Amino acid sequence: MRPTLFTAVLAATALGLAGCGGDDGGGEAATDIEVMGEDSLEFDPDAFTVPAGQEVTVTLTSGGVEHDFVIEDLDGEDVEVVHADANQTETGTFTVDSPGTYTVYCAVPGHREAGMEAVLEVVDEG
Ligand SMILES: [Cu+2]
Repeated sequence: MRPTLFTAVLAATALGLAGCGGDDGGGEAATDIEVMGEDSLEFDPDAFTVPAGQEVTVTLTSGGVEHDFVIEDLDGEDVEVVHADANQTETGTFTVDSPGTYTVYCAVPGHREAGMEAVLEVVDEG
């Protein structure tokens, strides 16, 4: 019976997390992004949807390796939103006025080359 009980606890935990969020993906635009920089040189999650014209806060937590959250070609330049050293959590903010699809990458040498990118969708909420 233990597996059944364990499953029930997991389900309840998942429901609890979903209930207090409003930031749990699903393509809905959020002004808060929480992202993990994994030791495997990946962003988790690796896709974000934010509203145009509103300030967005990014909370980046690095694992055992430092990481950056850089938006590529934002009005012609790459913008470093936040950098987190190993085992640190840091926050930064950005605002994108033009809706569209942007690329996020990590500027730590070798990381982007290893595939450390994410997709940032900026949507017009009217
Ligand atoms: Cu990185």
